Parts: sequence; structure tokens; C-alpha cells
Amino acid sequence: MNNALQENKKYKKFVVDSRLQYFKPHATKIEKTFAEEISSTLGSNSKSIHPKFFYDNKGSELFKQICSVSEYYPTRTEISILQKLQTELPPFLDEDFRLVELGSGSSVKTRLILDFFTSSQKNTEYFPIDISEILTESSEELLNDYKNLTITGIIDTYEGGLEFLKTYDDKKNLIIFLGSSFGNFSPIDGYKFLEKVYSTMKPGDLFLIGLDLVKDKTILESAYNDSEGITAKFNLNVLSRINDELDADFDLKNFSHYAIYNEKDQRIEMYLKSLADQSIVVSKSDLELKLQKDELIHTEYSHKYRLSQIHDLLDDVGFELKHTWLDDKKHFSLTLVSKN
Ligand code: AVJ
Repeated sequence: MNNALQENKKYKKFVVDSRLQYFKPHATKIEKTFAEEISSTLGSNSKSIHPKFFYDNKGSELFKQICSVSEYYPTRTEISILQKLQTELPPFLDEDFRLVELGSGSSVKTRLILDFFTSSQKNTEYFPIDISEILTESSEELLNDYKNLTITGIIDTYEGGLEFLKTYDDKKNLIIFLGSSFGNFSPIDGYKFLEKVYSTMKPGDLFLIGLDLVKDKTILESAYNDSEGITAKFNLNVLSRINDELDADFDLKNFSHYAIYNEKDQRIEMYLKSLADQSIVVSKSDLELKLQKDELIHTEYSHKYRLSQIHDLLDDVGFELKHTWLDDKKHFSLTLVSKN
């Protein structure tokens, strides 16, 4: 057993069985509550709701549905690239790597990587880092399907989990961050995040990042305005969540989904548009929100990158570029970098 780990006093260890354990911080850090965050972001002049709040049970289910609508190309494109990596990533790895994932992800993608890890290693270690405890559920199936797999979940923010990993042991890590989740960050926050990743990596560790690429505006806008209206439901669902959890009285009929591509800033911008002059009470945030007809509540940015920007960004942080994989249409990218 690993001593460094048990000595990490900030985390409590839960052993489920010999192949599954997880770590959770004792005290949740002094983070703002949902109510407080909504109070400040909806109470300000430019109203917004952070996209991390999309993912309650209903929202996570809707996001899964988005991933399979025909207009939403990122998921299936990234999967097609990961299929190529089955033979093209192993040359960059040796026996000793463990797989670390930021977000416990869709297990379809994780599995594509676990396939070749488990077939070339005697024992494979998988460390998902996720703020939600969902990883304890999805783990069972993985353990059933891969007999030489052990899972150590870290239930914390990405930054917290990476910090934890830094003092864990000397085993090499392949850290993966898929799905263009990075696109939610503003360029400045994204840069800071990558610096954090870099600072927690050991020499020899690898980082694989999936990023959506700049492309034709109509393809981008269709992906966030699917004809089945699933993205609209996903966006509006955050208001239901606020109703349920913060005792608010949003009437969803008085809002519409609005998503456009901002070419200058290279990002999809998602909003909830108020369809009338209205006033909403959010009891637990101690807030009375006044909205005018056509006023927008910002809910998400999804930044798109050019290959040269991805390379410059990673290079600026200090990473060494190993390889970038693309699909045939150059819609999506996976880039592997190392810390030397
Ligand atoms: C999970 C942030 C990568 O930006 O494409 C999908 C979320 N929002 N449709 C994205 C999302 C609307 C997604 N990310």
C-alpha cells in the first residue's frame, strides 16, 4: 500500500474492494454555494449562470443525448480519432503509465484508451478525477469488463485532484482531458488551468487534450441549435434546477434558447433569452431578478481553436509537443504533449 497517500491528511480514503477505492477531501473547501454563486452572477449587471450548473441528473442525461444528435459532431468525431489512437498512442507509452482522466467522462471514450492499456499492461491503474460521485457508479462496469484494472477515484475539483496526484507516487501519468471541455474556459482561465496541470506533472508525464477546431459558422451554429431541440432543453434545464434547488419561480415558457458563433472571439455563445418583461424570485439566493423582453442571460462559452493556437498555447505553458491527431474533415483535434 502506498504511504504517501495515506499520509495525505486532507483526504479520506474509502476502500470499496480490492480493485476500487476512492479519495474525498475531509472538508469541502471554502467554495461558494450554488445559492451564493447564483446570487452574485444573476444579481449583477451582465447576468450569467456558470455552465458547471448544467450538470444535475437531468442535465447530464440531456448532455448525453446532445452527444448523439446528428448536428453535434464533436463527440463522434473525437471517438473516431480515439480509434486511430489505439495503435498510434502506444508507441509514446511504456508499461509504467497509469491513466488519469479529468472528468469521469463518457465511458465510451475512456474504454477506447483502456482497451490498449489493459491489453499491454499486466495491471492497469485508472484514476478518474471528478467533483461528482458519479464515478463510483460507472466504475463497476469497467471493473467487470477489464479484469486487470484497478480504479482509484478522486472526488474533487480537477485542480485539487491533480495536486493530490502530485505527491502520490513516482508512477508515470497519462492525463487525458477530452471532449473539448477546455473550451468552456476563457483564454486567460484556460492558460492558468494549463499552467496548473503542467505544475502538477512530473518529468515524463504526458497530457492528451481534445479540442474542437474553428470551422464553418453554419456547422458550428447547427451543432448548438440541433433540430430536435435537445440543446435548447439542456440550456433551459438550468432554470428548472434553480427552481428546484433554490426555490425560484422561473417560468420556462418565458425563455428561449439562443446560441450564436462569435467569429472574432472564436466561440459559441449560449444564452437564455427573456421573452417578456418579467420578474423572478430566487428565494435561497435572496434575489429578485428583473428581466426585460429580449434580455439575455449568458450560460456558456465554447471556444474553438486553430491548430497553430493550440500549439502556441501548449508551447507557451512549457509543454513539449509530441503529436496532434485530426479527423479527415479537420473538425476536431487530439494533442499529446509531455513535460520534460
Ligand atoms: C461539454 C463544454 C464540451 O461546449 O460543446 C454542448 C457543452 N453545450 N452543447 C460543448 C455543450 C451545448 C460542450 N462541452
